[in-house]
Amino acid sequence: MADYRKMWEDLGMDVETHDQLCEVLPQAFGDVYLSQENRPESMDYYNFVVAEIHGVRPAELIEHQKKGGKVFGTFCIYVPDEIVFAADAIATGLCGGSQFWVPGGEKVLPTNTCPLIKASVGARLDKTCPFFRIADMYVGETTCDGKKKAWEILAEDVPVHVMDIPQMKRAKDIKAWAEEITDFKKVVEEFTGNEVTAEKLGASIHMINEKRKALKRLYDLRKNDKLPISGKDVLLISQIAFYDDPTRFTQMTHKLCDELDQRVADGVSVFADGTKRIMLTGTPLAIPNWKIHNLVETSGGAVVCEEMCTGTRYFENLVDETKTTVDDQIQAIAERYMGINCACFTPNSARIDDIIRLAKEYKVDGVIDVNLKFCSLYDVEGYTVERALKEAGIPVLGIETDYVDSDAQQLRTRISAFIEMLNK
Ligand code: BJ8
Repeated sequence: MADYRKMWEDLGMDVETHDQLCEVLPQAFGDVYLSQENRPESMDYYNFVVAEIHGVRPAELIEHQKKGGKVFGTFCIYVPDEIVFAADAIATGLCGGSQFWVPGGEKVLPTNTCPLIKASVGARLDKTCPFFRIADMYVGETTCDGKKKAWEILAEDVPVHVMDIPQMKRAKDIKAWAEEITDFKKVVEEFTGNEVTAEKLGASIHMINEKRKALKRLYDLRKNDKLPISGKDVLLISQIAFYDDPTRFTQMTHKLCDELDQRVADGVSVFADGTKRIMLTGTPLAIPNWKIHNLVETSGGAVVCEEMCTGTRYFENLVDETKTTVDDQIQAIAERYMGINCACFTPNSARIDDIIRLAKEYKVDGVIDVNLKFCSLYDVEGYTVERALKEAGIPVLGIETDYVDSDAQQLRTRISAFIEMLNK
């Protein structure tokens, strides 16, 4: 990474502690990613983004702030980026995916809190992530109990706006969600000093839809029998989608897809014929959480789809672009976002339908239901998920894990045995 020390110091970061993270990340990335054979050339862009993860994009965000722009940090795919970009602000994902930040979170949160929450709080309080320092306002949501309480702690340190997400999806809930988005628009307008007009909102809806379409194109390429790209690489791209410039990300992802189209035409695959096709479902995998993909793809399997927020939930369904008033556009945004099926809703049977549909579309041989430790929402829903898969005749393995590496060997044994069973 280039030298960004001065920038990090100016952001008030604990640069010495942050150095420890900078030392381990390249090694981990090299082991998991650069060791793969026959990677598409267009992955160079994403390699670069990761290599400069705490440098290039943070510098762009700071540049935006110097021109008077604001940056909003988000933690959930229900928060509509469209509103933020329509006010000439930038939205960036903030979920922490590294064990490095967990002890910092444990200083203020119970140990039995999900690692995603602990890492996110730790990254802020320990001052060891530039994105957490740069964001002018955090946008939380009322999804799970741990997050709801974490916002209160973070709000002592940084401005936080919390969006009240309904727990059900009846017509009155969707109406309430549209009202909540309208309130969010007002907060964003006041904070940025910029009005969200129908024209600007239309443009941002289009921009984010284009990003979704690029991701859908990438995912569709994984439906081929010969897989032109590894699951690990697609996971990395999904993770980068949360904080890269949306328009650039869309362009680079289409460039990659052009290369993958050629690979498909030439019958090129990064896996040997007959490699078992695995779908992952469950809690999100925030960067740099590559553990399960790495285990699957070094144990004789290929990950072909993720029914996750770092996966299909992020890009499936578009916002209707035909609306011409802000109210109608907000209604369209509310409807699209209420189509996301997170375990924080009850009932959540549409997620079960999604899982079965995706398993068929991606021709999977088996599904691994991955739960982050202490996420009771997905843990409890795992019962319904696994029962439905068994009823559909699709083999399933349920695992629980967190960000530490100490369970990797035990997980490898279980995942290898599962893939071996699929081979019989
Ligand atoms: S839409 S999955 S991003 S809430 S933080 S619920 S893992 S205990 S992240 Fe999520 Fe939005 Fe739903 Fe997706 Fe569980 Fe942890 Fe809570 Fe989590």
